[in-house]
Amino acid sequence: MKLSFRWYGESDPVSLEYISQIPGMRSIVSAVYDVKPGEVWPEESLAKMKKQCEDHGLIFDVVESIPVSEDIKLGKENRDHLLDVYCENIRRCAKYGVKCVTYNFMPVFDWTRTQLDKKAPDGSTSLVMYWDQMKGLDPLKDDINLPGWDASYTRDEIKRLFVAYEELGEDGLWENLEYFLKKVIPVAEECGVVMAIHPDDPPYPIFGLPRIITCEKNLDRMLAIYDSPANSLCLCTGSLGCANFNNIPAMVRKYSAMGRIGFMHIRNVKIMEDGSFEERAHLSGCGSLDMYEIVRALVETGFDGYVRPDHGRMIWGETGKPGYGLYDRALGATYINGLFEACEKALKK
Ligand code: DNO
Repeated sequence: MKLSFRWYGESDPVSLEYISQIPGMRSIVSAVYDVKPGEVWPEESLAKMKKQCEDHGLIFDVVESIPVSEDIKLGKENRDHLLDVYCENIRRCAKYGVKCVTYNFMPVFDWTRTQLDKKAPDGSTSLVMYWDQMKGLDPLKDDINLPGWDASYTRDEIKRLFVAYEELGEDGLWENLEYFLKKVIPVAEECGVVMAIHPDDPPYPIFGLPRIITCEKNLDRMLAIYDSPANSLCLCTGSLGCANFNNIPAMVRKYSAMGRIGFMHIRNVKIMEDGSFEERAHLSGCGSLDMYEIVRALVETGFDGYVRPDHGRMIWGETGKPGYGLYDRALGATYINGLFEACEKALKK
């Protein structure tokens, strides 16, 4: 496996120097953040990112994400133009050494949480989603402003998008995903890039918005649309794993054996009785997921893709981007290293 760490560029309070000091750290996961979705990424930005990483002994070879415009997901008339831009961005990333590009196909919003700094008894804080805080909210009536949601939408824009997705429904979203894949994957194949789709987080509809990258049946369907290693998964254990219907070690084993996991996001969640969930420390004992079984599944199937510790808690007084501080993600990285070493050695015996 190739150990990687997400870095938000120069504005990230976590420095490349600190990241490079984490044992075994190899790759940087980043993106061009100052360009709107639907626009071409300047080559200078990619060249600069590559150089900055190399100056710290790191490789910039994973992009997270090239965002997919709503008009592509909605199948609007201008989607061909937007898809040309998308493909051009893949080519440009490849030119500067990128081997894996993460994206998602979630309508309107990426992940959904109700609080980003829930305090645990030990004083650490983490992201949580509690159903009692979600219930009763209606995006068409209320001014919903959940933490982490894109604040650049006006209330009217959000309403229009909700209505458009309601009309589109799951079937329409599948059709538009198919259209996207059939344009984009051949380009990725040509330039040696693996496209890794991130699952919906959480993996079920939110406020009636359709969500399709959610469970084994749907992952099978997505991979079958374009049967190529360039059409792969970013298997996020925490996103798929906050629903009891997903058996994460079994899914990891299956898709890794098929050679269809490009990128692993490894983190732990605790599922509560009512289906709410809390992000927890990476250790198996701290949440609902068995991290040892997940890593064993990867090792026994010969996984050689990218892995990153995912969201960490805020600990030791650190402040910064929720989920993306240095300390707890670094602890996660060393734990992941330990699990891989143990599983690899056990396999050789
Ligand atoms: C959360 C991340 C996601 C992911 C996107 C990929 O912290 O894992 O935001 O980057 O869904 O497009």
